Amino acid sequence: MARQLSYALHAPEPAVSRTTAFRAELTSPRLSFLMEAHNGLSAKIVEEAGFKGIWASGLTMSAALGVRDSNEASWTQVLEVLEFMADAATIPIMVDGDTGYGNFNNVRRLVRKLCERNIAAVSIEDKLFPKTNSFIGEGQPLADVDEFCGKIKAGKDSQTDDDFCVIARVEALISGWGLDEALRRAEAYHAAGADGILIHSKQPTADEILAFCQEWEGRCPVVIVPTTYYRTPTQAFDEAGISMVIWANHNLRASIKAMRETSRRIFEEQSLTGSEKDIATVKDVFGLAGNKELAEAEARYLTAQGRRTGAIVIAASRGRKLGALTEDRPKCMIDVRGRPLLRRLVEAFNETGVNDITVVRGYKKEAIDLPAISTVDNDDYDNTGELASLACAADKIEGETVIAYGDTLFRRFILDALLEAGQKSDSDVVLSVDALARGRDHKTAQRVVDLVGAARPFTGSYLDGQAPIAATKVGHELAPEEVDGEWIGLAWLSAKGAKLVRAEIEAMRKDGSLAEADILSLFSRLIAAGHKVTVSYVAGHWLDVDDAFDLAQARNLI
Ligand code: SPV
Ligand code: MG
Repeated sequence: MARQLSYALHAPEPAVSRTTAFRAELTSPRLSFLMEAHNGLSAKIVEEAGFKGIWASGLTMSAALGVRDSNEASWTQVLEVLEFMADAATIPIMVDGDTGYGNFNNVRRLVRKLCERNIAAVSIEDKLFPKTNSFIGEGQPLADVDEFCGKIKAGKDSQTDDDFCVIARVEALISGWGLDEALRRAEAYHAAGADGILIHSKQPTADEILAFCQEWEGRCPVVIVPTTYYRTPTQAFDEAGISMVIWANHNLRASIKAMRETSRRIFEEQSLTGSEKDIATVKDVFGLAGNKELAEAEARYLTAQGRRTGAIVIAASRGRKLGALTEDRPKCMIDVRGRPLLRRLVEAFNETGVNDITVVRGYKKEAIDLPAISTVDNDDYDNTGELASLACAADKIEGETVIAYGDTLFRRFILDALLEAGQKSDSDVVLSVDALARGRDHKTAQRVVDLVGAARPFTGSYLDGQAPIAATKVGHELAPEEVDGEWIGLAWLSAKGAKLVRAEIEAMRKDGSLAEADILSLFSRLIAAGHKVTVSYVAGHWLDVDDAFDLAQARNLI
């Protein structure tokens, strides 16, 4: 099961420090696994998969930077990569420290810096600087044993965290010196203070590794990298008393194959269609990047003006009463003095700083072709109501959100007043309500009217709007004396209100009432559940376009 992680600017520090957690894994009697990562993203993916530790591979960090595994990336460049990885994940990281980037003195500085960057362990190998990858060539020269022991001691003496681990990597088997030399070196490094021995091999079978383990008899923890002897069952490592297995380069190799295939395909097909289903969604990218946490932080820290406010515009219906005018387009795309209604609505939003606009399309959806909006579709628009359309955009109801009908026109100050009313109050939902409809009898209306009753009527006083006014009742059939105004099809949701609306939509989906419901029944349920639904009064200066008369009015309004 992939773990769901919520990343802050830095992933939150776990209760047990990473060094302590790593040491516990290294010294526990059970086999532990480190999975390769080479940047912040892959570190997150390793943690998400459930691994308890990360191998920051020299080979793959270099390759991801586009350079060779020959110390071409400087040690401080590696440190930069490690910092991103440690910020991105919460699990311990063991870094491949190559030969220590120089002599004992370089190792001292390296270890101090790794401790500062919250890295749990380093492995250093007994070869010469600049190193060459163990799988390249034969008989690579090895470091002098005493000199290498000095590096280990220098590393151990420099750590600023008691649980930081220095792992000594023995390359004697790789270089063809055989088991005795490997054991002699391992013994010396252990005596110099290494917390574990990484015994490396490039054989296709684990024979020499298992022979080493047999002779070693668990004098200190053993770490292996079974890249070439991958066929050996993991259980054999466990039985040999090995402490830790490193899956050393498999995320990088997997991504090379995927990226190569995707690039080739898009190049050849000059289209994205074929690849889309085989690649992660952009939403997945945002999820891994932790955008949700940022939206929550914005709600906490940004001033109202700086906060992102999204908008959902419900524009799925045809508008039958407009006859031939809506034959080839939905009513939101009807021209009103040179610009479609919806375009005017989008402009009003943009001018007020609401730029993240999602339009729910349905009837003649291809006619909604405005720039700078995103769209979702209610393809069942003919058999479903407004709320079902809103539900199609449920994913976008996140953080502060304005909901609007796509056929509404209003003066800019109405939207300004709504946003201000929301951002200055602790309301979950604020409805723009036209007080001129006060006392209206729905039976005399020619159309369905969204009626609203409130705790106080509109007074027009200078002080009106200073304190939030609760909406107490909404519906199409309120008694005239209950009516304080008409909802104009514009509502503001706080971040909490957005969550409540999503939850209510889900509840209505479950109880079967979603498909036919209108938006008002959503507000009605929120009021009934005791949530803070309030009104922002306006007095005219808006209209919704239902028929030819409305359209004529709309042309006059502009
Ligand atoms: C690495 O992953 O960089 C290693 C392991 O050092 S190996 O490539 O096998 O040398
Ligand atoms: Mg390496």
